[in-house]
Amino acid sequence: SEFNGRCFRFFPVPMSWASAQRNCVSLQASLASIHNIDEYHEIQRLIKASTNELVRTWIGGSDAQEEGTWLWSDGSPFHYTNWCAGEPNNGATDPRGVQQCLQMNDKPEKCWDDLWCNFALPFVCAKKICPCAR
Ligand SMILES: [Ca+2]
Repeated sequence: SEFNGRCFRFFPVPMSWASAQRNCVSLQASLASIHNIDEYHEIQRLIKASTNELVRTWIGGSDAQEEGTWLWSDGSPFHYTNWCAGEPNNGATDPRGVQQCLQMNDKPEKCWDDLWCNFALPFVCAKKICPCAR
């Protein structure tokens, strides 16, 4: 779907955050960054159109470079957030280790959570639409 000058595509195949990002890059795209509630709702609409529900999905946020410093994998500024209450919690004391990748549609509120990056989730890629290529 085209929205705000970008093209978004939902991939229902679950994989790790890094594999998802690599797949997006292979399409000259990146895992989706989200900059306002309208973009969030548009991506939710896309997911619901494909799966009939708001499944948990990887988007491009991670704090793997520096704990607590959230970045988008497409390099855009990280301003808008939709964290669930108590998140990001970095996994708290869970023995499975730290949580450094951003899943959306978590909990009944369909909000954001940091999760273990090796979890397998479907994902959304986003690509800038270049006017010169149209
Ligand atoms: Ca978490």
